[in-house]
Amino acid sequence: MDIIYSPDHHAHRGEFEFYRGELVPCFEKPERADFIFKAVTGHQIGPVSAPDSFPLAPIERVHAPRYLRFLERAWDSWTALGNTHDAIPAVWPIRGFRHDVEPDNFIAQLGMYSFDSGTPFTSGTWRAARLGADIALTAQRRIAQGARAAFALSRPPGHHAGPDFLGGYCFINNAAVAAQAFLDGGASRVAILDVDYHHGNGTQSIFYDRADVLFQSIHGDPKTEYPFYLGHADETGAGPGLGFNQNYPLAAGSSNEQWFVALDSACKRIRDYAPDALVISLGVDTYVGDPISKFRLDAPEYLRLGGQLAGLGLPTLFVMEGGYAVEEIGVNVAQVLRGFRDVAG
Ligand code: OKP
Ligand code: ZN
Repeated sequence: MDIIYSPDHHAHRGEFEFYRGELVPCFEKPERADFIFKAVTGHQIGPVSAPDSFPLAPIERVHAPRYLRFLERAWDSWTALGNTHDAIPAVWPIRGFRHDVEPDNFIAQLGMYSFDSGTPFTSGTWRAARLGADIALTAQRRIAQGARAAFALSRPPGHHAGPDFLGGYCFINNAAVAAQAFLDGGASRVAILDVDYHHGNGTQSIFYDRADVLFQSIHGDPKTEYPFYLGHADETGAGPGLGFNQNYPLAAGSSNEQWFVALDSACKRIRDYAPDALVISLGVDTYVGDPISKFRLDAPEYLRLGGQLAGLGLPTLFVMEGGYAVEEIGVNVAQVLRGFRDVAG
């Protein structure tokens, strides 16, 4: 399995995230990807290549141009105000405020394009986020050219980023960019399965009214779990997209077996849909040892997960999302990919 990776993800290194009234060290740190890289190379999952460079056009297929322009300029605008530390939003246009007028004030712009205060914008954020999209697009191209599977090993993650907003450590929705690239390359239908602990609200929002992308997400129940305001079971799509979005919210504390029951339902729906390609938003923060999540998957379950995904028999693109127990995430990711290879051959 081809692995696409660049060490330059280090450009994004947030210092603090705002959490329960204080600034705490970021959970989403460069070491995460370093551990994954070490484990996938150690387990000989496949050859590693650097990403190709892509223009902005494939990213603009899923993100609003004005949002991308904002991201591109954000660090310069922020430092022009005399700041040297990371930017964190502090004000948001909730219900009743205007969303059609972009403010001139930078912190007001940042609030307009974000939904939480846990996602610092740093000097290298745009560079790393762009690189993440290049990684996803490079891996996607390998599959379009005939590879059975590929792994986009990138950070920061992407699945919380919507058409015109960042949040949940995410800036560009790499899985959505790749799914759209499959369609633009001639695929008729693409399925995205999000196995990260957190609901992929950004991905859902991007494709909610479309039938050409099926979105399936298994996650902590948003009644108690981040991102709280989306991800319920009754969100099944809108307009032509009605029936092409399924959420499988599970109670915090759910065990292996409960999780795999949900996976069975999602896989069954994907089989019925008969997509040309499958994108996996691969988060391993479902792990029992994860510091910010509350499922209890044991390490061997990741091998089982990989095997079940291979059983779908589809060209499969794995896109890295969350997972924060830094020591263990590498091994768990490698086990998913090994489990896939063992079954896929
Ligand atoms: C991103 B991904 C933890 C608070 C939760 C947001 C979590 C974003 C998860 N201190 N902050 O889905 O893994
Ligand atoms: Zn997550």
